Amino acid sequence: MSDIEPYGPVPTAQQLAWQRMEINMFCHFGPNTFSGAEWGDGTEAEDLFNPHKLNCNQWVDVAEAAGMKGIILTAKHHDGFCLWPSQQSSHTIAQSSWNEGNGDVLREFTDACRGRVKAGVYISPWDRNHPAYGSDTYNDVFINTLREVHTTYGPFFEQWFDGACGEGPNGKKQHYNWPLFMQTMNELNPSAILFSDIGPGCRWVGNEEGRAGETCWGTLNTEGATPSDNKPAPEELTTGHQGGSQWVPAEVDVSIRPGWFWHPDEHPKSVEELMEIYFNSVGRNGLLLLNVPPDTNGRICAEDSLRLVEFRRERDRIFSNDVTHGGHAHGNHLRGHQADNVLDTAYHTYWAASGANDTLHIGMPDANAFDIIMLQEYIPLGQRVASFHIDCWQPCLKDGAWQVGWVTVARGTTIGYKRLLRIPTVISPRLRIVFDSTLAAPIINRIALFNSKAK
Ligand code: FUL
Repeated sequence: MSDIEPYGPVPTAQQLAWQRMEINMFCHFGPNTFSGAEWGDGTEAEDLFNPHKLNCNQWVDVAEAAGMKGIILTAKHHDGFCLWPSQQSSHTIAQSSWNEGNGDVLREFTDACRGRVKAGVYISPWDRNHPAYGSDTYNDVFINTLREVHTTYGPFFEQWFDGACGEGPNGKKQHYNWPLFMQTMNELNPSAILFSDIGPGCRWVGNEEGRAGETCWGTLNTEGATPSDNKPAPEELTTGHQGGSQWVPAEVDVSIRPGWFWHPDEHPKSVEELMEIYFNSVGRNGLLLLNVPPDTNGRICAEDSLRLVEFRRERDRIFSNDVTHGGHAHGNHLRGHQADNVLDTAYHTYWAASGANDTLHIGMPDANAFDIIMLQEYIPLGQRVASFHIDCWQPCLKDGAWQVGWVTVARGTTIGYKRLLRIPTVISPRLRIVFDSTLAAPIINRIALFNSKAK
């Protein structure tokens, strides 16, 4: 417990642990992997699903090597095919000839994750196979499916509720009983992060391009909204709501490939594209959920796993050398939470400004080159900063004469859990962070400077 009053809604312990995972893996896997479709219509023969070299340990090896902390598997996508022998459906791996109908991907997946990465599950409410879809009975089927999965294979760290909703065989659109879905989850696993368009655990970021807003609040107004058909506009999900009533941080889901499922003619994004996504997601107060789909063998192919290792290496290269090392910070502070705390790597130590517009100064032993600024607000006490700018002490031309003074090198709006700003290279021994607009006195737990051009 902190001796500082939190401001507004704050993350639960689970939401904080979730946000600190930073990058997780999404695995879209099912009949579409074999048919080439993205949205199977549910008529696919069960025998189509035949991952003859399935190895979920290999997925975990790849995720670990890539620095990912969790994996979410599509146990049931819109085609309704269940990757476990479900009692709630007749369209499952038990009806396929794979492993003579005795296979269980969800079991292999959760066994492989145990003790290594956290396991999460995607179960699509939209079901294009189930005969009851489009009627009230289907809501009970879906509840029973949740019950079955979470009691047999849990605990899962995250339950992913896709908002997609189509028509059933009777031509009727399903009315999902969202309150009952969420209530059932709270009963089955109160610690699970519940993803939906509007949370409550985390929200959809409003696009599938790998981009949170430059302004990105962890807070959202969810009163009167429901996932699927009555959610805030996508742009609002991208930015969140300043002063929003609930803590519902953004999850940035995007695929390493053009499609969500593996297709033979598609290839992974380049390291440059992945870095861009990283800066635009983790670097904008979001969690990156990067989809890496297993192939028809039931493994992550070499091309994708190599790309992920290169992506990891690039992040390690850039972020391993904080040039503030050996420096000092100062600024007016509240009760022992002094400015120097922003320079250490301990998560729970922070600078608590004494006033809403206090400036934070950083001095380094040498004039260092840097082109990336990392800022972190201590979100357990709420998200407070609405806009700021950063000045560096450096030579500048004033009234036709060279002198040394403060030059603004970056401007930003929100910070939140983490904000990464890329700027043209600066060489300076001093900088200051000026908070232009805040909802309450800033609380900052980390500032670091990096040089992306360093070898
Ligand atoms: C969407 C789905 O329709 C896509 O197939 C994919 O699963 C994506 C993550 O969510 O709503």
